[in-house]
Amino acid sequence: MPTSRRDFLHTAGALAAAGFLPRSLPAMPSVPSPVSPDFRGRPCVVASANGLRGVKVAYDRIVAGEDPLDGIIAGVNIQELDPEDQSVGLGGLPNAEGVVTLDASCMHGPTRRAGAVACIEDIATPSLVAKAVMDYTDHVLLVGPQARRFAIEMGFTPQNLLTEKSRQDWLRWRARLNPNDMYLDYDGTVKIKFHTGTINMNAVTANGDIASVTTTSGMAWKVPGRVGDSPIIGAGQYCDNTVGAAGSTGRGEANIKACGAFLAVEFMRQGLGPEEALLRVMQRVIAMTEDRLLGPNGRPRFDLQFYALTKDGRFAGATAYEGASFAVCDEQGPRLVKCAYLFKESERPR
Ligand code: SD4
Repeated sequence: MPTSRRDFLHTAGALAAAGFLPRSLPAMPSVPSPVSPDFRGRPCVVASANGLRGVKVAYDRIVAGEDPLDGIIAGVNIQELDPEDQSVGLGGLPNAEGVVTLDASCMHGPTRRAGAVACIEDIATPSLVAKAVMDYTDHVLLVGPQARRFAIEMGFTPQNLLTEKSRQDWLRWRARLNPNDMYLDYDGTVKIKFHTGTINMNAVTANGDIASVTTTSGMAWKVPGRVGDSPIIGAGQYCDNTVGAAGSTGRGEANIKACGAFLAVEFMRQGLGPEEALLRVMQRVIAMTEDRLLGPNGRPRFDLQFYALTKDGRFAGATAYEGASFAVCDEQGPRLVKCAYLFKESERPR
C-alpha cells in the first residue's frame, strides 16, 4: 500500500524518537560555488604507497600545465606497465582460473565526467580505457568482453597479462587449495601471496582543478566475474571539483557498502579536514561490516586504506591499523607519509 505523506511523517517522527534519525534534520550544507578563475591553490598529488614514482610524474606534468587527469593517468600507467607490481595491470595476480581481469575508473573534476571498466582482460592500462569510455561514449561503465572489444576498437593492443611470476604464484595457490585434488603440493616453505594492492591517485592543480583515478587487478584468486570497488564511482574513487577527491585500496567488498570515496568527499564538503573525513569513513566501513570479518574486539580482519585531498591542497591517508603509508608530491617533492589510523597493530584480531 502506498505510504501517504502523513504516514511517512508519523513514521519519521517515531524513528526520530527512537534515536534512528536526528530529531530535527540539520539544514543541508550548501554546495560551494565554483571558485573564481583567479583562485590560486597548491598543486598536490596523493596516491597509495606504490604510487611513489607516479606522484612525481603526475606532479611535474600538472605543474607544467597538463590536465590533472592526464597527469595522474600517466602516473598510474607506471604501475600498470610494471610487471613487478602484482596488484595492477601487466603482471597482476589472476583470478581462480588463472585469468588476469582488471578494473579501473576515473573522474575529471572540471568537466564533471567519469569513466570506468570492470573485469576487462588483455589490456594493460585499464585506466586509459576508463578515460576512453569517459571521452568517447555516452556511458560511464563498460564490463567484460565488451569492454575489451571497445578498447581494441579504440586502438589498444591486447596482450597476455599473466607473467611467469604471477602464473607460478597462481599454480602454488591452486596446488594448496585442496589436499585431495590431483595437483601435487608445493614445498610447504614457499610463501603464497594473498595480495591486496591497487593504485589510487588524486591530483589538484594550482587553479583548483581536481581529478582521481584507481586501477587494479583486484583481489588475487577471486571468483571469476568478481568486480571490486575500484571501478565503482563513489567507492574506489570520487572527485568533485568544488571540494576535493578521495580513493581507496584494499578490501573492495568492505568499501563498496560504505561508498567510501563519495562519503569522504561529502564529509570534506561539510567542512571536515581530509584526515578527519577519512577516519570517519573508516569508522563507517567498520560499522557496515558483517560479524565474520570482525574480531571479538570489533576490529576489522581486513586492510583498507583511503586517500584524499582538498581543493586547497590539503591531503591525508587513513586506515584502520597503524603502520601504513601513502605517497604524496607537492612543492616538497615526492615522499611517503604515514597514514592516520584508528587502532594500534596490537589490536588487530589474530
Ligand atoms: C579490489 N580494492 O578489487 C581492490 C583491490 C584490492 O584486495 O586491493 N583488493 O577490491
